[in-house]
Amino acid sequence: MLSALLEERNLPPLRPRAEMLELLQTEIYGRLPAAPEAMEFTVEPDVIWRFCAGKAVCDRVTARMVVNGKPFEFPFLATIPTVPGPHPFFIHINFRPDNPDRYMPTEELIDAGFAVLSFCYNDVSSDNGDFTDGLAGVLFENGARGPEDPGKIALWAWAAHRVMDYAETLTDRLDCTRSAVCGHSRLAKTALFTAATDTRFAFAYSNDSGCSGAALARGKTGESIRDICERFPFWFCENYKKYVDNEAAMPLDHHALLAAIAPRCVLVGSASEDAWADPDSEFLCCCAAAPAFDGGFPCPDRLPGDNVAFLDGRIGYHRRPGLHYFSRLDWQRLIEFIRLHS
Ligand code: GTR
Repeated sequence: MLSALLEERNLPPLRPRAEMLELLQTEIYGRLPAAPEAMEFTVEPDVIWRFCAGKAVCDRVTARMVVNGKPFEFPFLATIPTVPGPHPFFIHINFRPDNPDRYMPTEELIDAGFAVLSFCYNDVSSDNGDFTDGLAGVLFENGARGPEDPGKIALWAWAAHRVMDYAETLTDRLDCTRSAVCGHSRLAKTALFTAATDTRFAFAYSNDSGCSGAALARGKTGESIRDICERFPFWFCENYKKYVDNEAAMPLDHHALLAAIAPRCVLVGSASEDAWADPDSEFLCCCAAAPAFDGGFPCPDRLPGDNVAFLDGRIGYHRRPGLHYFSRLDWQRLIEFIRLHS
């Protein structure tokens, strides 16, 4: 039954990873900027030593760098268990700088044995069509973009790579072989692109990423490329507009985004009432990407119910009841997935 549903989508075949990365950049997200010419990290002196009842230390870090010959900096938080490591960790791309945050239950993550490094996407580049501020401002002359220049998702992903650069300097406290990048909604699209373009991430988690994230574009219900390009064209490269009402012309579909993460692990999360994201198109995307992952995607041969978790394969999928939100159950299943595959 699933194979019949997939056939209806008429998907282009998966390609070698290098080709998929090229198309993901030139057709959807834009080219990832080069790594900084120089960079240093400063742990600010206002460290919170007794965070989460003393179970963690929270460092406020500033990444200062030279990009395109110009200075750029952004802050992030590193909340790391006090007990000796190295610890598995999340790089959480968040909507707010708060810690904890409604999308980030820090104490529960610490209790589960994880560190969490988090940053607010607005501190990297604003979530709008202005390409003159933040990271965009140092990359583009007068804010003008060419057809393959990065959209905001690629800029936020680039910042997540910088946070990983920092994690790599803390080998006694953080275990990069158990690193996961995660985010919700537009920042789940970002998390997938982050891991697709940087093999240092062992895991990626997409929470309710939907259109232009983990959902197939072909045959998708709810939000379409037209909808997203009308409201958020700046998330993508200019080329992406070619596919408004023209999904069939795309030389790839979003199973390529998931497959570009293989052979590393990726978990896709949906919410049953998130029709705008289209949970079934996210699930079918996992099915279509599965051949790229060792062992494929173990799931029954039918569309899932409202509360399911298929965590046994290196590509996993879960769906929980309820609305568009990064909830506790999403985190719990992500932790279970990482434990199963570490
Ligand atoms: C919606 C958008 C989605 C999703 C979401 C979000 O309005 O259309 O693609 O990313 O925003 O990021 O909250």
